[in-house]
Amino acid sequence: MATTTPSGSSGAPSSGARKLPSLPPDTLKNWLRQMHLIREFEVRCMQSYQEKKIGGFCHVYIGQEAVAVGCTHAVRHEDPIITAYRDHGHALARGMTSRACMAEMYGKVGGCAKGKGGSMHMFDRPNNLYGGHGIVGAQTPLGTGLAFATKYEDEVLNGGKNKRVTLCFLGDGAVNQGAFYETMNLAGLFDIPVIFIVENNGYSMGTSINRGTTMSHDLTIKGRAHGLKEATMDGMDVLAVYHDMYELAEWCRANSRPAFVDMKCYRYKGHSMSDPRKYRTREEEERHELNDPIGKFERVLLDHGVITLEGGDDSIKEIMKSTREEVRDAIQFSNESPEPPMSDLYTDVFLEPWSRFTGSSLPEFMGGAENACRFHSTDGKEGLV
Ligand SMILES: Cc1ncc(C[n+]2csc(CCOP(=O)(O)OP(=O)(O)O)c2C)c(N)n1
Ligand SMILES: [Mg+2]
Repeated sequence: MATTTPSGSSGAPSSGARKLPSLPPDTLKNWLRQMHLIREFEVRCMQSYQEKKIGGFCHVYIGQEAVAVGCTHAVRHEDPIITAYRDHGHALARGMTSRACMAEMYGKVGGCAKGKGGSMHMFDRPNNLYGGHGIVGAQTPLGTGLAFATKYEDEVLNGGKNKRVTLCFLGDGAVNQGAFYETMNLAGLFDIPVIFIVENNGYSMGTSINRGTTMSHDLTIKGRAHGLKEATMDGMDVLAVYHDMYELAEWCRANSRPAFVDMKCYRYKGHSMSDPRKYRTREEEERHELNDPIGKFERVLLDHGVITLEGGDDSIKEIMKSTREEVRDAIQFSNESPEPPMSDLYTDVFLEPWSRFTGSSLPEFMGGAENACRFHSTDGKEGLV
């Protein structure tokens, strides 16, 4: 975790740093704050998990903060975003409140999905975030569908005035899912403006990419095979991510074409909370921690006089203090937020209410049997649908 002493910077100017002057100081400070917020949020999630306040699965994003922050700010707010289960960082970067995100982790009513989705299902319709998906690769056809919908809406219904691009994040493990290849094929065929951002952290659970994936030294060839525009980016450098993604997204927007990004990054913690990380060495982890995206960004901002170490609102110390307070408040909110009532168990499942032909969503123990649709099975006995 970054401290008030910027750490992890190699001292070499990042590719993104060269373009720093074009960005307003408040924007840069906001990005740094968001990265600190995500890290603090994740550290407190790990603690809450150990305290059994959070149940189920929990995959933290520590080490990958530059990807969510850089990509999100490279596109417009109305551009849809969809991702996999390691989704807290994307949600916070997109503008979900820490309260809504943490309460969802806690399974409480105050959460973004009323506590019924949990860690892997951060949804935020007003902020155009469409999940949070637990099935590896499942979000890729969905993301392409979202992009198709924006294209249809724009070109057919609105006369081509509002071109949007969809950011579809996936892990390096998801690259090997069959659905992803079908999806890339259709996106290439139909000129769909979707960008597949492969957060290549080198591991799919305990399997290193070299063991599980062909052409692991250059994943972009997989996109190229389907005619997608390709790019490789440094996901440990928020400025590089922002600039490279901005350029790519504007190209996809203007040309209505899909793209594939091999986003090189590293996850500092285990796959999930129950991972002892026996498949890699501590030396390897420490080597990557020296390249910490937060420490590196702090170094650039200090060098350019955008922030100070301590003293005043623009100091690293103050930014970290305010993010700690924000997450503390989110935890208090989550502790106090009620559990979802049993009566909500079957709500928010389908858009349309169940009809005569699909039966009743209310099971018998909840008093729904009276309204249930009756049918006759082949053996002539009456039953409930
Ligand atoms: C279809 C499917 N197969 C297997 C799993 C079990 N599983 C959960 S996460 C995961 C690894 C995915 O790794 P990656 O895509 O690289 O994402 P990362 O965890 O590195 O962010 C696997 C195999 C699953 N959820 N869905
Ligand atoms: Mg991975």
